[in-house]
Amino acid sequence: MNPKYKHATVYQIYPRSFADSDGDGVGDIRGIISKLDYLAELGVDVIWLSPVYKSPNDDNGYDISDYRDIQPEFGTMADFDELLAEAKARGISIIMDLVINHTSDEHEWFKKALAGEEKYKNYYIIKKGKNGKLPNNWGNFFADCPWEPFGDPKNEEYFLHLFSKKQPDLNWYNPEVYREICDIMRFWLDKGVAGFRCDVINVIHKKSFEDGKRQLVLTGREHYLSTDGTHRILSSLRRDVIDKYDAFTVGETVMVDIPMARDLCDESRRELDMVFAFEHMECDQIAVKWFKTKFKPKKLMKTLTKWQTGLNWNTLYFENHDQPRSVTRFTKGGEYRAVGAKMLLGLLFTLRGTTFIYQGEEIGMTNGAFDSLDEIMDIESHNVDKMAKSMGIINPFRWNLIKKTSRDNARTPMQWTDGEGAGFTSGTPWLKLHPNHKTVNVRRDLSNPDGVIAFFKKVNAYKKSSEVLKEGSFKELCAEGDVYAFERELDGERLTVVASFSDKTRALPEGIEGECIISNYEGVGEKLRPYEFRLIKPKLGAN
Ligand code: TEU
Repeated sequence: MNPKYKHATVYQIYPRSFADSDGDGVGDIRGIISKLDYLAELGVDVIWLSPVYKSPNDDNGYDISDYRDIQPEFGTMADFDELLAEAKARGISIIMDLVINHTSDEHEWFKKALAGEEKYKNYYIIKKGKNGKLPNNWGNFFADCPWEPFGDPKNEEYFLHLFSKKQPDLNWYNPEVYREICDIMRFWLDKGVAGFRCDVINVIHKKSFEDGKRQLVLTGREHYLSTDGTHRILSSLRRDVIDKYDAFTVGETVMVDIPMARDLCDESRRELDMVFAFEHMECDQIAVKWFKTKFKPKKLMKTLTKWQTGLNWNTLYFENHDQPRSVTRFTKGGEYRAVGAKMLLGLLFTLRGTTFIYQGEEIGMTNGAFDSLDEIMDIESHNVDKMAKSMGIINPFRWNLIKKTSRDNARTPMQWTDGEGAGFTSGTPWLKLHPNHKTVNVRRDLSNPDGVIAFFKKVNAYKKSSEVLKEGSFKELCAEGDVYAFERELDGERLTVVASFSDKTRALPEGIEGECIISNYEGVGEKLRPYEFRLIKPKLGAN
């Protein structure tokens, strides 16, 4: 693992929704530049920038039509270079989103493939149909069919797209594809980016195109999840590119289990520095992410413990641009919104691993306030609606499902002020602003010495100063009911963390005593107050 980034505080920016400098309602690079002082003040070390490359925007930039150019609505390459330099001047590195499972169908490679150039046809996965049917029975991540006719339908050829039909999957059997992607990575690393967050990186290589075992979702996944081929590609990319720049990589690894995660970031295999696992994000769903159920704290706590003890180094995250907001999912919100947001942040800075924060999490932003599907832009949500409709699910139910799970919940514009446009834009925002920006916004939170940001800064600074939090071991002390407690220990020095997921008062787990160093409440009571978080220095000899 690259030690330079192991203890970094990483902040994810979803450029479309972060800050709009020119009033077109869409966030942009100059907007990000204007907020760098704020990020430096938070104690952010690394920015993970969601895609800013040229894109027709079918999936908000995750469909790239030119890997070496900037999306015009985000600005220019000169703006990007300035962002990099200005960030660097504040001691902040930038990692890019590397989307290499697929390109846009508007990428010149795909256009040339469609025009019949064999060389480029071989960049994608194009297969003949089987007896008038699709090439196989696989599923698709966006509730769609993963095969789309390629060119003239009478040829009965189809291209594979595990995501939207405007995101054709690349053919990683082709060494030309490997060379092209290496060059693209070098292009950005030469500019001075610190590394990459690698989008759906554990599905890039498909080991066969046979029919898959029938599953509720993603039939066929056994043919492409963390294959040997993917391992080989990752170690080659590391050797040929990443290591030459002392860069850093974090893989987004869907449906990954602990053994797979261990292999993907095993030091001796030299593939990725770390991975994003998803299991803890599944603690409020039934079978698939679109069916949410009541949040069970115990399931979350047990899953956190399982990964803390099963994998040597974790990424710590509760939010990103694909997940509903954590304060809405894991707390009752309302009067407990701020205290709950602090408790969740407390965990993100005291569990063992690298902390990743998503924009707005530092003020406890909530799920969007959408009234109907018309207000939702996310392609996934629209596909889910179509699928549910075809299954005969009637509308109030369909909307109820989407309202809770839509990725747009995390994509509402960043709430900077209580003014019109929330300080995000002077124009009309591309996605509905949450009306609670009147009270939940950066300016107001910053002016409050007990604000969520103040807590964020405190716990972030503490982690940076504490070898125990950075390197210490993890031991679960309690994961009963809705109270989580664990110990971090290094060379005999210990810290204890207690976090309540309850909106009621709870007893402190037995045997936990000592000096409370950080808490999300005034003073220390005998019992835990709703969503209370405590970082405790145990009494010598206790525990
Ligand atoms: O996401 C991959 C992924 O599997 C999910 O998190 C995804 O959001 C979807 O909900 C699956 O059901 C990554 C990106 O983070 C996401 O924004 C992109 O849409 C996707 O890859 C395709 O590039």
